[in-house]
This record gives sequence, structure tokens and C-alpha cells, in this order.
Amino acid sequence: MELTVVVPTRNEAGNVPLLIQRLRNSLAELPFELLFVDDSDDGTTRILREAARKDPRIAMIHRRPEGRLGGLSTAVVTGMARARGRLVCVMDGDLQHPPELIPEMVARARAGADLVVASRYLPGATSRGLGSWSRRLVSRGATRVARTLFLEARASTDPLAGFFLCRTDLIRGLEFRPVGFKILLELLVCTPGSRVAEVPLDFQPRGAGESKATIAQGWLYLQHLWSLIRDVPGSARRWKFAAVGLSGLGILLAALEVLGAWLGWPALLAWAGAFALSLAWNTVLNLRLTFADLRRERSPLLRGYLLSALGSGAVQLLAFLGLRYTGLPLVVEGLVAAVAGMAVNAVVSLRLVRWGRRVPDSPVGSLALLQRLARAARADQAALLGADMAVLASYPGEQYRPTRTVRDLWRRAGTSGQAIMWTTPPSGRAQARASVGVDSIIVIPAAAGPRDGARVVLLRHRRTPFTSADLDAAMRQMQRLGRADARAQATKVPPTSSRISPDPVR
Ligand SMILES: Nc1nc2c(ncn2[C@@H]2O[C@H](COP(=O)(O)OP(=O)(O)OP(=O)(O)O)[C@@H](O)[C@H]2O)c(=O)[nH]1
Ligand SMILES: [Mg+2]
Repeated sequence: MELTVVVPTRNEAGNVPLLIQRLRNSLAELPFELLFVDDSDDGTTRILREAARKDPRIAMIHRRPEGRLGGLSTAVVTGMARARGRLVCVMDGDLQHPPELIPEMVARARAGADLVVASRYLPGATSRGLGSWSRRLVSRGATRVARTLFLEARASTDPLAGFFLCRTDLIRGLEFRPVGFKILLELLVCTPGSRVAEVPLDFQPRGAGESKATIAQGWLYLQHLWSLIRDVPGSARRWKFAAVGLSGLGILLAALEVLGAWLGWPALLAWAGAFALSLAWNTVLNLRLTFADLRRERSPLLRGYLLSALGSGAVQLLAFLGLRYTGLPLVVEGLVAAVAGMAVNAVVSLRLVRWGRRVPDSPVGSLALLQRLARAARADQAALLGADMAVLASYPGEQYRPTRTVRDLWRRAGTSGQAIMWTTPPSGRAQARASVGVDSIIVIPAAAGPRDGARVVLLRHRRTPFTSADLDAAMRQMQRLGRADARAQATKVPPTSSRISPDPVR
């Protein structure tokens, strides 16, 4: 299937019939499915159920009031996770987003974009749908804030848009935790380095019904920004760097005062002690916060950061020695020297360290996992099958259908909780030796969060089947990925690395 359109709805009875009609008309040429995630208490649910009954391309997930925690954001995440299309499009159900734009967005994705945004701020776009000037102002301001905080958000002129489309495998394996309405921002920050294309949006006023946007959304937006800064490794890098630098300066000056003025250490010794303390402080914090993603990758770029920090120390020392003869108070000398050192550090780091983030493995999420496992076990093919045996991802290529044997092994691996290795029994038939090949299969259970019940299938069709060494290699790789995941959980939710963690198997 080419496309899944996800539409979150809450009390949109006056809009969905026309929306479905317009979607059908504009997507006539495309194999698509239309997935409503509905939290309605009015007639919307009935209308959607009826539509789904008549048209097999339409499906609805209705969430009962107790399952609506998170509202719009969890609705969209649920829909995206269920999407079966190669591309997934998210749009509002209140006719603010014209479905007629989707074919153009699909064309852009086919031309190579990972993510296509229908922007309200591109030349040729309109934002009449925003209504009052005050809402426009707020929207502009919020967009400005997002783009200032996150370099990744600058990939789009409208990072807070509600109408976008992306390759489905861009989001597989990522665990989104948006708060509030801004799913696209979450996507941009969690998939740095993706190729973003934009089309101008004619943003319409809402059709029938009421807006669900309230003042509370503003508060949710701030919470969302904070969670993206806190939980996504390496996000808002420049700001983290600056904050750490300032805190380190505070430590340096305080230590200088304590050691030099209070304890009466000789000036140079006091400076050396204070500098060592602040260097340690800065390094630890920068590795944990500013460069958390590079640390996880064990990136050689980190050496750049450390060199630059030491270089800045040398500059500070020279400046401090020079200032010794001015007779200024120790702390003031330390401050001036530190500012000089920090300036050097900033300039050098800017050159040496990568400030834009990229996803560590180029196919992201599950695909990266499968690729690594396939490589470790020397498999020809790898697939991730969900709890209901649905194919969540496969490597290489997109088409994988489990055979009967695989389905059988999948079940057995589930019941036993153990990894299974299997090879076709040799046939009794005489065979031409040159082309003899056997099918060999490994199934490994995987559990963690949304992946609970999922299993990895590794396949090989060659003259030699998998050996126990291959199985061991795959298990080790799985454990490594699991440990990375556990570390990630311990350091609190970095969405870019929520990978599978294995069960203790075998
Ligand atoms: N499933 C679900 N959908 C929601 C929820 N809240 C809003 N929506 C849908 O999300 C889309 C956007 O909501 P709107 O109320 O239009 O928000 P908005 O576009 O920012 O506000 P307006 O410009 O006033 O329309 C609409 O399709 C809503 O039906 C919710 O809690 N659950
Ligand atoms: Mg709306």
C-alpha cells in the first residue's frame, strides 16, 4: 500500500462526511487507506463506522474516554503506529487542511523527500485559517521559539504544522512522546538529518464545529519544548553548551574565591584548582547533556570537544598570568581570563564539533536494528514481526511475507521465550550439487515497551545454513542493543534510541 492518511477526530460530525468525499476524490489514483483515530462523543463515531463498513479502505480506531489520555498527540501516534502504507500522512479532520494537496505531497516524497510539510509560511501559502490576529501572533511566536531552540526545526518553515507526510520507515523504531498538538516538531527533532520538502498550504478556516485549541495548549507546548530539550540526546545543542559554559564559569569563580580569598592559597594554585574543578564539571555535563548523542555513538568528534576545552584552558592560563600584575581582585582576573578562554573554546568547538545532529544509523529505528542483526549473523534477510505477526519492518527492501515455517517458528519462539534456529531438513532427492541451497531461519524474541511480543526473524538461503556462531553473534548484537536501550531508559527516554531490547533467551 502506498499511503495511509491518519486523521485524528474529536467531535467533527459536521466535517467528516465532506472530508471523506474530498479525500476519495483527490486520492482516486492512489492505493490508500484512511485511518481515523476518534475520540468523539457526538455523532462522528457513528458516521465513521458507517463509512468504514461501506468502504474497505476506511478504518477507525475509536478510543473510549478512559483511553484518551494525551488527546490529539496520542491519537496521532496511535494512528501512525498502525499505518500500513509506505507513506503516512497526518491531517486535521476539520477541513482546515485541503486533501487536494496530498497528491503533490506524495509526489515530493516519491522524488526523495523523507518528510513533506504543508507549510502555512511558504510564499504562496495563506494562513487565514488561523483567524484572529492574536492567534496569528501567538502562532508566529511559537514557531520562532521552536526554530530558535532547535536547529532541526529549521528544516521547515512551519515546524508546528499539523499537515504533513513522511516515509513510514522514518518513524519505525522511534518512540514519540509528543505533548499537545505539535507532532511535527517532535518528528523533526527526533529524526534530525531527514530530507524535508515543503508545499505551500492554503490554510482554510475550520469547517463546522468548535476548536479544541485552548490556552491550556500553550502550557502543553512549553512542556513539550522542555521534554524535547531534556529527553532527546544532543537536541538544542548550542543552548545546552551555553548553559553548561555559564554554570562552569560560576563554579570557577566561586572556587577561586573560596580557595584564593578564603583559604589563602597562592593565586596560581587557586586558579589551577578552580580551573580543574570547572573543567571537570563542564566535561561531565557536556558529555551527558550537550553531546549525549555523540557519546552514545562513541564519536571521534568528542575528541574535538576535549581538545578545544584544554586549548581554552591554556588560553585562560596565559590570560590569568598576564593579569597577575594588574593588582585586580583574584575573582575579577579569573573572570576576564575565563571569558577569553570561553571565547576561544566556542570558536574552536564550533569548528571541530558537529552541531547539527544526525541519526546514528542511516536507516533509522527498526531498520537499523535489522541491518545490524543481519550483518552480525550473516543473514540475507531480516524482518521484525509484531505481536500479531504483522511485518513491522524488513531489511533489505520493503516486501516481506512470512512463510508458514516462519509463522510456526514465530509461535514457538513466543511460547518458549527462547531463540530458535532452524534449517530445512536435507531432501532425499538427488540434487544438482552446484545449486544446492538450504533455507535457514533464526527467530529471536524481543520485548520492550511498544515492541512487546515482537520477534526478529533472520533468514538465509545458501549452501551453508546458519551455525551456532551466527546465532551467538546475533544474540550478542541483540544484547548490545538491549543494553544501549536500558542505558537510554536509565538516562530517561531519548526517543532517538528506543530500540528493541531482547528477552533473556536461550
Ligand atoms: N482523536 C482526537 N482528536 C482531536 C483531539 N483534539 C483535537 N482533535 C482533532 O485534531 C484536529 C485539530 O484540532 P482543532 O480543534 O481543529 O485544533 P486547531 O486546528 O489548532 O484549532 P482551530 O484552528 O480552531 O480549528 C481536529 O481534527 C480535531 O478533531 C483529541 O483529543 N482526540
Ligand atoms: Mg483545526
